[in-house]
Amino acid sequence: APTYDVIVLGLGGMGSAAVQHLAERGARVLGLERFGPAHAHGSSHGGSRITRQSYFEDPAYVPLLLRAYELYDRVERDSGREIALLCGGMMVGRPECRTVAGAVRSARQWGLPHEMLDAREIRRRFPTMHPHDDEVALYEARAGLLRPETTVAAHLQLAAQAGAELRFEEPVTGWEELAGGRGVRVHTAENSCTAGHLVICPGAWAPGLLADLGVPIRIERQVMYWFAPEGGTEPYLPRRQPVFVWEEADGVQVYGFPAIDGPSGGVKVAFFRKNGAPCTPDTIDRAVAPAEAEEMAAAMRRVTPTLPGTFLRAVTCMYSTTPDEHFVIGRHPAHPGTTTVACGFSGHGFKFAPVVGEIMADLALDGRTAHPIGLFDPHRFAAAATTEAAVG
Ligand code: PYC
Repeated sequence: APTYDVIVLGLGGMGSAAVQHLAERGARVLGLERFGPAHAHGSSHGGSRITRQSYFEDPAYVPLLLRAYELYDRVERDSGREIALLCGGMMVGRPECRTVAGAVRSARQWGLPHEMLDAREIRRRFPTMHPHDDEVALYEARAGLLRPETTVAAHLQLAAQAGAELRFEEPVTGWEELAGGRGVRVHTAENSCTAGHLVICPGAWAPGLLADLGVPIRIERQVMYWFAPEGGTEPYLPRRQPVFVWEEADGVQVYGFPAIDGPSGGVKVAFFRKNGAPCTPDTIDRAVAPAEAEEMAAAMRRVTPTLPGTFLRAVTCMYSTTPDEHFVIGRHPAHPGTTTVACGFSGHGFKFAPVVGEIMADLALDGRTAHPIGLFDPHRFAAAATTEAAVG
């Protein structure tokens, strides 16, 4: 019989949640990670991630967000760690832009508490922010930020407490199905081990680990920037400054956080766009050029004029972007009896980590989930390619 019920490959945001949920349900689970716990080489680092409920991307995400909020509360309580800071959040732009109109659509469809602010009210409540007269905001008091490294550490702590075996610095070199579809064998540099089921949460390693998935995932380089605001961080402290995603007239989105790292830690901002340089985890250029920081400063100067102040530092990370920017969650199309995948989070996945972990445990142990994951079907790209081929 296989040694484990389930092996989880990748212990970043999603994989760490998966090992936690699997272990808490009593499965014999092994988690394998190529780096150390809560590392900074993938897509779950940088000190903060936005969380929000009036989801402009699609209302179909909202029930998953509501569950993620419950699970984050539980992870905080059970681990004794502070993960979320619900300092409020704003989706800003012209009323008809995707960021605002999409957020309004989700808020109305799901009856989510929110306020609409016109430009004058934005300036009055949040003096750091300088909208044009024709810009508005959807304000959500329950939006805010999550600490990604603490989240991963908390998931791993709870997984270990529930009996999961976790191995770090052990990259997976390959895996195959056992004869008769009885499970999988996973190879690492030092070992090989077997399990009844494999859960793959590869992050930016998706193209290498999931070559036969049939999903065109593009790995892109992204940069997070920290600036010291002109005049000091006081107006940017969390009780005064919300998180925000701000869409400009040309469709470019910038986003930012309050100052959560004390007076010298600065304020984190970034572009939220899906045109980063194509890369792999091995080839990504980790250096950030002065011209990139200047481009960021110029974009911020328009919306929060005191923010560019002084450039402090920048850190790279990676998005794993799908063609429709929706996630990929489900049984592996080529190995449906033995393997479940969660990937392609397209730069907006972290806030879902605990509910993705719950879904992974559902799919691996029960073969189905009650959560609405139709939007994330791994088969959708193959179906699109077949239709295109038939039409073309
Ligand atoms: O998921 O809210 C988000 C987000 C904003 C910028 C990048 N991701």
